[in-house]
Parts: sequence; structure tokens; C-alpha cells
Amino acid sequence: MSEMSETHDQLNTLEAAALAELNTVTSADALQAWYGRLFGTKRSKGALDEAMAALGSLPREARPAFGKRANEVKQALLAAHEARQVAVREAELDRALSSGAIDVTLPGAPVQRGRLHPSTQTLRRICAIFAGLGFEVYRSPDVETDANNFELLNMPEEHPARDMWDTFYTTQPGVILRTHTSPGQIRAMRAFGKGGSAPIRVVLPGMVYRYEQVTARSEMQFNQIEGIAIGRHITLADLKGTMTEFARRMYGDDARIRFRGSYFPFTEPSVEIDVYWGLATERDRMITKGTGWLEIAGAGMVHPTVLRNGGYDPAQWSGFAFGMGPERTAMKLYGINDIRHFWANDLRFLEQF
Ligand code: FA5
Repeated sequence: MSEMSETHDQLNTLEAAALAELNTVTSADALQAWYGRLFGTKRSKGALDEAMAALGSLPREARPAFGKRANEVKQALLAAHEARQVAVREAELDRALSSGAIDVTLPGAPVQRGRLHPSTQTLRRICAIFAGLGFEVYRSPDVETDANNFELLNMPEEHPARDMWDTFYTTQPGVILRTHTSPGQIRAMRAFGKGGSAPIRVVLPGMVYRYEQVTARSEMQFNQIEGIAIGRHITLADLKGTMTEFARRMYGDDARIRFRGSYFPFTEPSVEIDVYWGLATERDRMITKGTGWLEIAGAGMVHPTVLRNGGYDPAQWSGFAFGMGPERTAMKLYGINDIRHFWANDLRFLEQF
């Protein structure tokens, strides 16, 4: 009998100790280790199996009661394990949720916003103004033929006016980087003029290239916007009216612009258009060459030869054209005092726009 109660005591102690230990288990790993210690693993016997081994050494009549009790302990421990497993899973889920929780009251990380280059912004603004005045926007290629860039604009080979634009040539004879957007005049007249029978109003924005000395006012790569209007009764007054209205919409009602007589082989008469910049500082003096005025465009009435090259009969049709530099315009608009900032890719400059 004493042997019997001793083995029962062992079972009771084992059960009590196992349950007490189970209560301290808080992770799935620890739970698995607990299970292995009691019920055995592939490599080792469990404590319960070892306690059961005592069965063999008991008197025959004591065995059923011990076996029954051992089974009760086993079932109790398995049930406790299952309950604990649910609790541990919940606890682990809680921990995962609270460690990954987002505090919505914290200030957010700043998002870096991309933005358009100031030249692009200005180009778009200018195009939008001209669109409001009834002009279509059209793109023509940066790589041009010598014919479109010079010859068809009334500058045959050896024409001295070609010297006005120092040119980047390609290895392909007769193919150059356009020195201005004016070749777009020929393309626009031919594309939209319906063989010289329809009026057109087009603006052509894009990059131009000149083999030039780089200074605070002049780059060797910059944008231009060409404009061309062809109709039956267009005069210089239309050019003046259009450009004056443009200046008002661009710079405000008190913007001052002026027209100076000039020369371009593809317009007759020709003008240059200046906007008032100011003369307060030494820098203003430098940028405006001491005049207070900044040139923003060349313009004029389309030359009869150019009209003819575009398919129009100059006896019946007339038109005006202009070519302006948006970087010069942006300089005026934002008070930028050196054109070299535009392509230097310095974020301190670009982020201001
Ligand atoms: C021309 O390029 C003519 N094609 C303009 C024209 C078109 C005249 C249609 C008549 C009819 P010009 O070289 O002056 O002209 O340049 C026109 C504008 O481009 C200038 O007023 C200026 O705003 C801008 N520009 C000229 N050179 C530079 C430069 N190196 N850097 C930045 N902007 C420039």
C-alpha cells in the first residue's frame, strides 16, 4: 500500500509541478519545450513516460488504479497545455499588434515633392496665355535641317546673317541643332496652312542650341517659344496688340514693354521686344546693359519669301512671328540675376520654384 501511495504521490507532484510551470509559460517556444519535457521528443523520453515506467514494478492488483491515475494526469496536462496554447497565441498576437502599432498623433515624415523646372513652369505659363489668345501649341524637332533653320528663312548659304547664330553641326551634312525655334514657322505653315489656303495661329516651345559665350544673360542651350499668325489682314498693330496683351497677362497690368526696330532676315519690318526690369542695383545695370530694359523677344512681320516657302501667296496673306526666351522671362518674373542657374542643377536653386 505504501509503495502504491508513493507512486501516486510521484504522479501528483509531477502534475502539480508541471501545471505550476505551465502558468509561467508566455511564449510558443517555451510552451513547446514544456511539452517536450513531459511528453517526450523524438530524441528524449518525457517525464510522464518515466513515471509510467513505475507501473512494471507495482504488484499486479495495484496496476489498474495507478494506470487510471496516470491517465488522468496525462489528460489533465494535455487539457492544460491546450488552454495555455490559446492564451499564448493571443498574448503573442497582442504583442505583435502593439509593437507594430501606429501612433496617428505623431508628426508624419515629410514627403519629398518633385516639381517642375522653372523653365518648364514658365514655358507652360506662356503657352497657356497664348492658348487663351487663340494659339495652338505645336512641337517641332530640336535636330533640324540647315534648310529649315536658315535657307527657307531667307538665309541662303553664305548669307552674312547666318553669323547671328553660331551653330552646332552634326556629322550628317545639312543636319544641325536648331539655333532658334523659327524653323518651326516653316513646319507650322506647311502642316496647318492647307497649302496656303488657311489662316494659322501657332506657338512652338522648345530647346535651342548656340555655340556661344556663356554669360549671366546668355546660355548656349535655352528655350524659346516661337509664335506665328498668318491671315488675310494681319498688320504690325496685331503684333503689338498681341504682345502687349501677353505682357499684361504675364507680368500684371502695370507691366511696361517697348518695341525697338531691329533686323531679322525672315521678318520685315523687324522689332525687338523689351520688358522693364529696373535700374536700382549694379546687378540690374549689368543684366540690362545699363538700360533698365531686358530683351525678351525678337519679332516682326513674316517676310514675303518666308510666306512663299510656307506655301502662302504674299499678295493675299500676311502674318507676324515672334521668338521669345522663357529663361529671360523667368528671370524677370522671379528676380533671377544669372541665367547660368537654370542648368546648374543646384537643388538650392530649383527647390525655390
Ligand atoms: C531669334 O532667335 C529669332 N529667331 C527670333 C524671331 C522669331 C525674330 C520670329 C523674328 C520673328 P534672338 O537670337 O534675338 O532671335 O533670340 C530671341 C530671344 O531668345 C531673345 O529675345 C532672348 O529672350 C532669347 N535668347 C537669345 N539668346 C539667348 C541666350 N544665349 N540665352 C538665353 N536666352 C536667349
